[in-house]
Amino acid sequence: MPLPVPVLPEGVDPAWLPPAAFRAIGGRRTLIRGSASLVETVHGEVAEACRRFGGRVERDGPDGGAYDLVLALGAGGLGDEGFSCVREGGTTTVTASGGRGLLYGLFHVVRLGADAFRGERAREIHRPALALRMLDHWDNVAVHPVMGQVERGYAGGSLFWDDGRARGDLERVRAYGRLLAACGINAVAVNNVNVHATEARLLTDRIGEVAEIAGALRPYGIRTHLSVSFAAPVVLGRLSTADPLDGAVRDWWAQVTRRVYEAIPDFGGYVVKADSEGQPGPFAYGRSHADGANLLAAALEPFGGTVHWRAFVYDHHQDWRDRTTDRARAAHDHFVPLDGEFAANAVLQVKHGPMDFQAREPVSPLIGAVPRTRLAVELQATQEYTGQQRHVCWLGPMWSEVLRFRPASGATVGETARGGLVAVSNAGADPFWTGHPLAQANLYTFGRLAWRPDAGPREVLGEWIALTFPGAPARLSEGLHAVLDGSWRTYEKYTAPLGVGFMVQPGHHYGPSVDGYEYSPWGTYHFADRDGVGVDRSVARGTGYAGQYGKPWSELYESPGTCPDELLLFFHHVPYGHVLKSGKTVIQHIYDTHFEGVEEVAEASRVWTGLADLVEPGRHARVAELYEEQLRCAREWRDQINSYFFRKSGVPDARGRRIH
Ligand code: BDP
Repeated sequence: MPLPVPVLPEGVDPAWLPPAAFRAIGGRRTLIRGSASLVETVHGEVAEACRRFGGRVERDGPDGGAYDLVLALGAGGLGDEGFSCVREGGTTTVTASGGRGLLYGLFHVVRLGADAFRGERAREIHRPALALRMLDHWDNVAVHPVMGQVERGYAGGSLFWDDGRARGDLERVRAYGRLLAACGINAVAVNNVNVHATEARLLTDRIGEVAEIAGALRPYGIRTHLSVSFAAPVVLGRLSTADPLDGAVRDWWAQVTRRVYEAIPDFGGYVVKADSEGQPGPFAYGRSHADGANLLAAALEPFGGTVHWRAFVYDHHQDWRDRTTDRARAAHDHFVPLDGEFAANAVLQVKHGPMDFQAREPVSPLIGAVPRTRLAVELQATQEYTGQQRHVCWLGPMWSEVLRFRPASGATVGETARGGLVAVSNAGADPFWTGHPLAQANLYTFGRLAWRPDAGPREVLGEWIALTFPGAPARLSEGLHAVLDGSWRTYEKYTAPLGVGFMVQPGHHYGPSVDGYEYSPWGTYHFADRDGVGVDRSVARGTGYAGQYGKPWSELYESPGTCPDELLLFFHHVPYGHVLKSGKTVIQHIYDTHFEGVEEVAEASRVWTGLADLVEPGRHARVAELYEEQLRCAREWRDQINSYFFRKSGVPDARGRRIH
């Protein structure tokens, strides 16, 4: 039986899978061969396209030229997720070894559109570069008094949870799985890494709710993972300890995990935030993070599960007066000594930068420094520090730079992430899935980069545009490129300068506050005074962070003369008159970029206004309204940053513009 395509509730945007995206598949004669549950999903998709656009779909008939499209489970050797695609003698044939591969092959044909059925196509083999392509939802089950239903969520409520319980109607979750499969994502963690009391119970007496969500995601090849508390044996199991080397603790995890697999046989595994921002962890027992991770890895191992152990471990009670402590150093300091000690099914999940998802950070020096550890790289689609989905900030170019970066080990970050690529999801109960309709592009781009980390981000954006706006006239796709392509750099221009980061309002992290975190224990400083600005992370004079990189990066970052401009204030404290490689002084760069950033937002907003006749009114209006807020906020950033540095430095703008 073909599995029906999920029906979206009234008013929910079909995102990059509007019915018209399947027009090229409808109206044809398609043959589907093979049996596996995901083949039924493929069948359902094609049947739906035929229902809308005409055409016929048959099962398991003979091969032959009479078909326009053949989707067949067949030859081995392509892995569970790979597929091949060829067009010969008027037939386009997709072959896969497993159901997931066939589903990805179908979506490949959808992306190709009419081109899939033109002329001849040489056989191409497609396989994901990374086996795990995962979204972490920071969704709370119960509404948290400070963080709400979704921590750092800017897209309405949770897709999974509503005020303390799992949503009853899971049709939207199925539709979410479909969207994710269409960009190659294959795993989802369904609850917040900060595990509060209600979420903790998902592991035990509330596992049935997780099983229901898993059931809704499964038809699209998505495995479900769960964030768990390291203190679960104490909190849920009433043991007196959560010590990872204690026999009773090990037994407790083994039993609980067995029950998880009884409920969810294809369960993916656990995600753990331990000894981080108040979450419990192995340090309380004098044990290492390898001991902690291996405890859970051992419980998951008999069932093929994986523990994702986050490397976001740092002291959030630092003394700002002590310039030798440096939060940026923490992950490398903690985890490099443990290289080689992690179990084979323990994955160390590392944020892409050493701090916390700022608009500009260097690549974390931990990536490439633990060759005997399986490592996953974590990105943040939700845009906590990059405009919170009120600003257009397409992160494709930033993520691509990170993935193509070559640590001293020689391999790129994308090649080093053997444990997978993870993003903090930006999707929620909003009718557009993401709070900003254009932020859908971030979700799509993440999935495609996880499949192929060396893909060109602009090309991926082109795919998103073509799928989301099928048949878009050139003026629309050019307009969308114009507002999205450079939006990350624009955002960078009007916010914290030259890699120094933060300067955001404390707590919610939206909008400027130059000194908001300057005298706080969180370790997020800029050290501006009347003479200069920036954090000295050199080995010679500073915190020594630059020395955590291998060559050539350690040498390049060590000196202000060789450090790339965009990271200068991350690595160095320099006078305002310091001349950048661009030829400008730091202070003039700050003024110029902040004026430019605002102008670029105003220009993007004008471009968007000019697209009104080509975009559905609801979507157009939402984006237009958000541009008003982005422009207001960008001006606020410009004025605060420029006047702050004008007053500190006393240096006027060389171009004589008014600074408040
Ligand atoms: C920070 C967020 C915080 C998260 C934390 C994390 O501000 O809400 O809990 O990261 O990654 O970016 O655990």
